[in-house]
Amino acid sequence: MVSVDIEKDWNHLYIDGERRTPDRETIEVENPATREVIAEVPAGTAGDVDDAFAAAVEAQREWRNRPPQERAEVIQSVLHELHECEDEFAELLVREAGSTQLKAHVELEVLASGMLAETASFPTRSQGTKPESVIPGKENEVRREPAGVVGIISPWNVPFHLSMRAVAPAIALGNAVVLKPAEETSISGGLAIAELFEAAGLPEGLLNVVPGWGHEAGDALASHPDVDVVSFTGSTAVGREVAKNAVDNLALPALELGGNNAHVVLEDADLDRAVDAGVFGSFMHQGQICISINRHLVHESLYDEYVERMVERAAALEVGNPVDPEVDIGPVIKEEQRDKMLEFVRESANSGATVEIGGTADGLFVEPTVLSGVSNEMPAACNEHFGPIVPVIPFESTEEAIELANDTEMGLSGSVHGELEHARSVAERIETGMIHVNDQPINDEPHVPFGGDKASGIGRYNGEEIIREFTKQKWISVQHDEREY
Ligand code: TXE
Repeated sequence: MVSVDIEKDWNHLYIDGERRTPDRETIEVENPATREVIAEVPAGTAGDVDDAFAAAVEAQREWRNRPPQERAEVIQSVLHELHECEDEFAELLVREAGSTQLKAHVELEVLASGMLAETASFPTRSQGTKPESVIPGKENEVRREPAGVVGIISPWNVPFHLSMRAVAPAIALGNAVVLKPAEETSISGGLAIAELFEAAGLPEGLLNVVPGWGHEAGDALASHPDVDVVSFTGSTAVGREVAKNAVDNLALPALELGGNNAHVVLEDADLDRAVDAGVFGSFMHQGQICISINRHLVHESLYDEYVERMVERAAALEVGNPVDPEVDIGPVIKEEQRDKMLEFVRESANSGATVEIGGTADGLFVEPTVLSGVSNEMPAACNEHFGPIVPVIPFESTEEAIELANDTEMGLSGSVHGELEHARSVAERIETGMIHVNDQPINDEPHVPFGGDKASGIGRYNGEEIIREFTKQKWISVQHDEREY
């Protein structure tokens, strides 16, 4: 059985099926709840990234021609291996990423397992078309072929799933992978994934994991001449750089970046439902999910009561080390993130917002925070705060709510509460890749396109869309008759 025990020695790169421990600077992996160093991983260099690509290019030549059923079986085995070590994996996510037990189980059982089950069908799905030819005697076939080598750079917030949702489809579709996980979560987002694929019988060289710093290993990956698709999840600023580097090499960028998701509560909303959704959508994983609620837009007739209820609910949340299953709010991932979100709160208060509750932190534990009297241009509202923070903005009319929701460069997700027809018509006018009526914005289904518009990204994950991203089309035609030229 696979072991993903955090206590194991993780000080290696995983290249060409080997655990290599070259003489490298190491990156300390810290448990954000206790601030203990729990592991060390190598800081991979540009040379390590070269080695990983050499192995990937070589291995992909053979893998692309393997029977589809064989590729499907590897994905099914990964799912099986994951089920076998699920409790240990959940513990890894709790200790390395500061996940609550709920979030760890959702990440493993709902997100990653659902995605793997869907992905296992990719190799055997019909992926070609036969468009009728306009030329007599000619037969057309358009086939989908693997893109080649997919380079993947992933973040620390949902580290396992956000790596896996790119790794598994890439492998299933006949590609090889070079993966650079986030430096904070190199194990759950990288090295532990290699353990699962190795146990599932994936041939050597098809999955290579190079932990390392973004500006070094990440930059080398995105700029590599052998990369065919660069799949990046992270900040918009880094995403722009990564896309430029990829395009310089004529590789395709697939980007899922930040959000500034609005939770819109119309005057005809069911307040109980809107508050429940607002609490879940803001506080799940300390607000560190790209599709978390960033702003609550609430009709003025419901505003005071909404704020009051959010304060009550925030006060009742249990904050602490998420090894305790009763804990609702664990630590945020790092000081930089904590300082940034608290600064947004402070600056918003300086511009006239009221801190109803919270606004402080003990170590990396940020108190659930509710801000009232917020306007759209205040720092906690116009930036992605990525924290357990609820800025509540009032509006007078439906038109104003739509204008406020769209007044951001981001376009990822959102939610609208109200009478069905009313809420649906608002949802249609919100400029995001995803929008949920009478729900909260944290939704992901393995067969439904997931991704953002505007500065929130390029491309979509899941189902048919990820098949499109990770394959290229090839037109083969056959002329059966003698042709006149
Ligand atoms: O992200 P970075 P950070 C947003 C969120 C958060 C902010 C900053 O708003 O507050 O981003 O987080 C790699 N070339 N999201 O600083 O730096 C890096 O090593 C190539 C939203 O942690 O973008 C890591 O693997 N790669 C988001 C990955 O990029 C580079 C999830 C993400 O790190 C690189 C995380 C470079 N020059 C943050 N520099 C979401 N969409 O879910 C860094 N990296």
